Amino acid sequence: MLTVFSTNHRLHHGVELKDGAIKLSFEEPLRADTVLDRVRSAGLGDVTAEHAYERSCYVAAHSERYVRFLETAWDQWSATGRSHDALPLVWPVNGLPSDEEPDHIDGKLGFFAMDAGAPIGVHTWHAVSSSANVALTGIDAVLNGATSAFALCRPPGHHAAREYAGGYCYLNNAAIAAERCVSRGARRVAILDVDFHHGNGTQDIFYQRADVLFASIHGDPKVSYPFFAGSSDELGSGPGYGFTVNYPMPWGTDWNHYQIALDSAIDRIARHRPDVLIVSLGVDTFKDDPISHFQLTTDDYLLMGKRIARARVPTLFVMEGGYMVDEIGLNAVNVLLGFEADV
Ligand code: OKP
Ligand code: ZN
Repeated sequence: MLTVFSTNHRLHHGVELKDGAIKLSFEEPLRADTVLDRVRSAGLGDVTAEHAYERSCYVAAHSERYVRFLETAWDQWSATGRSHDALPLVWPVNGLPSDEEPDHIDGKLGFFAMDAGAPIGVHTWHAVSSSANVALTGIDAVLNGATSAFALCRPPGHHAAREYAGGYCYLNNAAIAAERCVSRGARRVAILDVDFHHGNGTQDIFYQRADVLFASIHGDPKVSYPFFAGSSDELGSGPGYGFTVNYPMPWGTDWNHYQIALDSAIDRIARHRPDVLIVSLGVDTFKDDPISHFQLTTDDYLLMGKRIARARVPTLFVMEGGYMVDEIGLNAVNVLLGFEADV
């Protein structure tokens, strides 16, 4: 399996609120470099750099004004004399009267974010756009005939919606890849999100669409981030009704329970008869993940890959979360090895 990787991910390492204090983020450069090391030591296949893409590829999944904001936020922030990461401090929650984009950067930061989990530093846009290009390069390999590919994206993308960042995510790499499929002639696409956290951003982008099915298995939002999306009664709207499927699972979920949801999700995907499957591959479902609450083991990821392969659909794996850095490489690459073992 081909892996696509960009060294530009190292240009970004933000801060996050942890137990009420600002700390360096769990979403750290060592994550992607560790996965790459394991890709190489496992002999998964060739590793290639990302290609360049037009910004219109990003605007396929996001609004023009949101992409413009991401491109220019650092310059506007630093022009006001600040040199540390840009973070929002006020959000247009339900009930406030204005829904217009503010002029000042401090207003824009909240307008285009769901939380304070997506800080913007001087090189963040470079890393973020490269991460999207990694996904685009991977999906082009699949659309050109590869059975599968691995987009080793960092930063991740699945919390980023059409018009907002959040949860370490800026551009939605999986959604941008799905839109690339549609623009290159795919009639139906499926996205399977196995990250511990609900992919609220991907769900948002395709909520009203019947051509792109979104299925997600995740920690119940009653008790887990992102808290405000991911319940089983979110099914899509309008023509997209029935094309969003959520499997919220309790804390402590192990493989025995997880595989029941996975089988159901893959059955639904098979009925969609997609031309391409995109897997939002987070391995923060691991038992020792520092911010998550499932109980999957390193061996379980082999079984996950085998199960996904039985859908018999050309598949792009897109890296999302996973914060137990010691084992992130073994766990992520086990999904890919399991997939190949069954193809
Ligand atoms: C990203 B992915 C806000 C940060 C709160 C967010 C977890 C994001 C997980 N200050 N934690 O789905 O692995
Ligand atoms: Zn996650």
